[in-house]
Amino acid sequence: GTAQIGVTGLAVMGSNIARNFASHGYTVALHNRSIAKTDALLEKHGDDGDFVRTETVEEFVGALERPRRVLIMVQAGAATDAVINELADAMEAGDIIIDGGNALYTDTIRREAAMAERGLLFIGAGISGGEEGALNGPSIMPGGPAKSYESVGPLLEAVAAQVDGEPCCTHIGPDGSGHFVKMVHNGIEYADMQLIGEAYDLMRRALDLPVAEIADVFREWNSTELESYLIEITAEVLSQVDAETGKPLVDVIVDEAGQKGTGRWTVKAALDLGIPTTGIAEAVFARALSSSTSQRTAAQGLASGTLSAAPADKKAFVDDIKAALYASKVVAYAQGFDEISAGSAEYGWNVDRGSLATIWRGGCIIRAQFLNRIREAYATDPELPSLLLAPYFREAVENGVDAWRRVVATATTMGVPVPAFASSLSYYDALRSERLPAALTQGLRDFFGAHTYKRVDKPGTFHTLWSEDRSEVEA
Ligand code: NBP
Repeated sequence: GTAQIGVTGLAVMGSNIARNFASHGYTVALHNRSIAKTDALLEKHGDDGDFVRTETVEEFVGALERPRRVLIMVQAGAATDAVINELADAMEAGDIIIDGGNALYTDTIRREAAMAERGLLFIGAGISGGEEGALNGPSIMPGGPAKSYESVGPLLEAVAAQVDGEPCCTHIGPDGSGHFVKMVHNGIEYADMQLIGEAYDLMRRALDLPVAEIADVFREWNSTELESYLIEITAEVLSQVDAETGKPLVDVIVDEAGQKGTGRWTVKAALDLGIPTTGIAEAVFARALSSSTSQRTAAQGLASGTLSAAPADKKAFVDDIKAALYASKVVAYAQGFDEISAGSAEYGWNVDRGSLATIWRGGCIIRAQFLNRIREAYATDPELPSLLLAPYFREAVENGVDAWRRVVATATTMGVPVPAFASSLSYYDALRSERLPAALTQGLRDFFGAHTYKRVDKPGTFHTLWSEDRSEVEA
């Protein structure tokens, strides 16, 4: 065979990434379960580069130079397993399979082990950036055997987004590490979007600003430290006017947020790892609440008990919202990176958080100025215990904390829901507290379950004989 890479699964993502490889000078073997998609791609873009049309898996595998490199871009789950098994039967020891779909990292761990047994190298690569990114440069998070990266790394780095001359692609670590960090990336994306939604809602409901003016605020914020793809497209979406009704499009869109599962996975994994990713969790729950249609309908008219009027100085409150958004965003990223550290430790991945921030600067949905700061934070201190403690972020949050409190207080007294702003602020307050009521929790646990406690003044484990003379015994 002569093709340097094969792509199987030629729906939007697969065909765009195949075109991306071809436009970088690679010969690309094309395969799809049904030939129609392959032919549609060749008909439209066949002249863009060197493609090899194949119909069967055997033909596809035969079209590749050795070691063979195949990128799978099919539906996650059972379809991916089916395709992997078909490919593995046709491939030989030393060949490389890359799963570029949104696989659950535990599936990737299982698949990598199964392929290793057959002498095949398996890479689970998280790919972010949607259709547009796949075509023009996504952020790629490959996890798998280091040996496989030597062979596929140069190709993936060539087609990835480039920022300041650096590719948005790096070897993340072994087996499921790439899909794990992609999962957390998506979780952070959920939190970012929820925070943007709360900022928008406050401008609307607390300040009564017209949608077009709110769009301008986001446009302005996009030239500050908040500069990011999501803030940029928020301005775009809010500027869109519905052709049929003449209303802002956002007002004719049904307010029930969908989800495909990566946010939920992030929170489930965080629960298992014992990491408080409250920002991401609030975002996932906020989507769920928005879609609880019958409950929401039944709850219309519940008393609000509004305690305060709108802030008098609208301009000042918009600035406060900006500070609250930024501080809450720092919390969400700090928590996401904590989850990555915990996952990395649990599975022995050795993920380098600084290089992760580096490859999220371009191509992906959460790309932002902000990530340069995270990269610097980890470059200065690779062992940083929390992003909130990096000098830059610490100062930014401390400068904004009064505004953050005003926003949460005003939202609360006016009855505007801000779950992510509020819980991020509580997280910050809990983290910096010298003492937490967890001491009382321990006392209660010891009372009803003899779960024991530790003392602040001496080592050891203790139990109080609550039902006897209440004396303390060493447990
Ligand atoms: P889809 O997720 O819609 O998958 C469609 C592709 O899967 C088609 O090529 C289809 O073949 C193939 N397929 C299915 Br379905 N079942 C199959 C089976 N049993 N055997 C072989 N092929 C099968 O495509 P997509 O939206 O391009 O996404 C591809 C992957 O990339 C997914 O894992 C997705 O989660 C991930 N992803 C998507 C985005 C995005 O923005 N859309 C971003 C990042 C990652 P057919 O043509 O014969 O039906």
